[in-house]
Amino acid sequence: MSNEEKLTKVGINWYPGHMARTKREIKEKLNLIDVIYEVVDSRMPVSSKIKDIDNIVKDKKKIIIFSKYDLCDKEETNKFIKYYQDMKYTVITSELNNTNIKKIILETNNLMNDYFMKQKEKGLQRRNIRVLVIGVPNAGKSTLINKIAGKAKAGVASKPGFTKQLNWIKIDKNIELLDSPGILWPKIESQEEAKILASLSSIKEEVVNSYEISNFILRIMFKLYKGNLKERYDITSLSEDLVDEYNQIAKKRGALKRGGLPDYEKVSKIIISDLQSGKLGKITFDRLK
Ligand SMILES: Nc1nc2c(ncn2[C@@H]2O[C@H](COP(=O)(O)OP(=O)(O)OP(=O)(O)O)[C@@H](O)[C@H]2O)c(=O)[nH]1
Ligand SMILES: [Mg+2]
Repeated sequence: MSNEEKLTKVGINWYPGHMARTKREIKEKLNLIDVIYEVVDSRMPVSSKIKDIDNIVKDKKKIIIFSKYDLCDKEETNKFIKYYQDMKYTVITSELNNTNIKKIILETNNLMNDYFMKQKEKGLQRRNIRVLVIGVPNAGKSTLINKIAGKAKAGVASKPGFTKQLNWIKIDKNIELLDSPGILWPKIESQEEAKILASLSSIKEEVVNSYEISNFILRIMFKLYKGNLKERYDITSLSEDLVDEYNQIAKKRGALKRGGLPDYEKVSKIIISDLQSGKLGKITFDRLK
């Protein structure tokens, strides 16, 4: 099986197996939920988006959280933010050390205002708003939950759910957040998207070939962020097979085997980790069409 085929298989294989179960679990939880926080990775707002989300969450209110905003190319990512805002979605950015939790809470209340007004007209008591965080693997769901929960400094309450105990964290006087997120797999629509996801670590390394990812990173960086590639690796052009470039990075970074031969496996790992840790600069791989 070629690497190309392996990547295609990721999209096809993962989807039915894991997805069928998690989708079912999320559907069960959904009956208890009023608002969804959908987390997307700011570096790939489309590739990390669950395309069929609205079929899954149906009529739930939604806030889109752009996570890892500190790692992205803001100029490009802001185009996506505007795109979603124009579609009347509430969008909030989140960084490792800077998440506007107050705004998240305010917007959550705003989304439910009309509903509670109607309830009041019917003479019904106001109840707590219940929130679920969802997103693809590695999107930053747990980080967000921890931040919101930490900020709220609230205890954890357990309530019987459908099939198991669900833990609700009180994040505001009338908002409760489910402490376990819904993990979904995005429907992969192209090879390019699969590779973007893989390079930014939403597809586990065991499933895809690491050279396929590091080669892709060099190529897309050369296409979109040439300057960063020059700055980090002193690379100003790319050869067809990328061997020269691997040799150069090996030398520059001391990724050598005994006897001084380049250690290509190590170079591949260096490229992937440099990208993911932001050492190749602030990047956004998706482009608004
Ligand atoms: N720089 C930066 N890193 C982040 C941010 N949010 C999350 N991360 C990092 O991204 C990685 C994944 O974050 P998690 O919160 O575990 O993601 P998750 O969606 O819960 O992942 P799964 O549980 O595997 O589905 C971790 O290494 C986080 O530290 C952010 O806003 N900025
Ligand atoms: Mg998690």
